[in-house]
Amino acid sequence: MNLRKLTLGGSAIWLLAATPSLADTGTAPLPDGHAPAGVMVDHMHNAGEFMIGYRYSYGLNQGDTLHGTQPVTDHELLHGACLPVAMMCSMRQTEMKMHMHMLDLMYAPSDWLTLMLMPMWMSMDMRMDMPMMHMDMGMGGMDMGMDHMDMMAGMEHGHSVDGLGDTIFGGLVKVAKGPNYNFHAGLLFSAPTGSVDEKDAEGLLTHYMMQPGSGTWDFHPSLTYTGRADHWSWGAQLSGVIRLQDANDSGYKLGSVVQSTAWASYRLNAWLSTSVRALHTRQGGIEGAYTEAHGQSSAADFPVNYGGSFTDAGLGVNLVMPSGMLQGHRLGIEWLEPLRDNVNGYQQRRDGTLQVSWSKAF
Ligand SMILES: [Cu+2]
Repeated sequence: MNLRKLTLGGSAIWLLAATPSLADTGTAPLPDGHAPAGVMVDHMHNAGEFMIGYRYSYGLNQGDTLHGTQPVTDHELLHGACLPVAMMCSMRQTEMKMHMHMLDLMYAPSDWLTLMLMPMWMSMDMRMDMPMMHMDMGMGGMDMGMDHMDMMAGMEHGHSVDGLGDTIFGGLVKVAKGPNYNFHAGLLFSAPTGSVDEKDAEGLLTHYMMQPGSGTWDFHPSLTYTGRADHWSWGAQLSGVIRLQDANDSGYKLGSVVQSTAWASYRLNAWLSTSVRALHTRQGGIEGAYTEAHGQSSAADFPVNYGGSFTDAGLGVNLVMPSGMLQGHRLGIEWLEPLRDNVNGYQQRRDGTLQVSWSKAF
């Protein structure tokens, strides 16, 4: 065997085995040093470190509309979902896409405190149609949506909103730390930098879910535990969003959120780990309502059709470059598959969420 072959073979072995002495810090970055991509505020930094990160999240709602956990017919949807003001809805949501782009900045002034700043950009796109049956039911004498009357039955249309979202900031505080575990608390807030008065093509305030911001100052507390042994690591997090104001400038506040998640991950080699995760989210309904002229033609126009409890299972991979020019660059990709939706009122079924996270610490 010549020297060249030996060197190549050595490189391969070196790539595939964890070799903790290679990094500047004395500990090589591990792929599972970060939680699965969809878990935020999952890690702290050592004194003096800072991190630049980018998070992307894509969520899709498609298919049936649910009432509680059960799919409903168009007839039930149109007759039930707009009852607060109208006998019937005239429009049906057929698809909703949400893209979130977030800058993830971290800086640790000391070992017990990591500061975070996370501005975000929201992009939402909804498609709606006017089910045929609506025209069959007849609208004679009803005082609703004359502007919809001249649309062809079944006609689909889309509308979208892009804009700055709320800006999350605050700190992670170390609670306990050992050689193989970390336990920290997150004390973050969000400033209402996102708009809550986006309007549709007709000049009416659009669906609540299409507003890029919450409109209120919010508190985002969290507790995160992570541990590791050998090639395994695991973690659990309890987090929430508490609205600190009774109503935003448009007259309502979003429901509070409580989220619990737990994951396990297995490190295949120095640069790759895989993860499984369970996630449960409870969100309260919207309190209050728009005080200005707003759409009233579909389920998403009414506060009663917001909030619920949602369960997901996640599958993810984390990568890190252990050396070379891209040393320390991290990439996480996770898919969250909805297991159960139990919605307040009438809401379209979730179809899945893609989470991507890139970061580099210095
Ligand atoms: Cu970080």
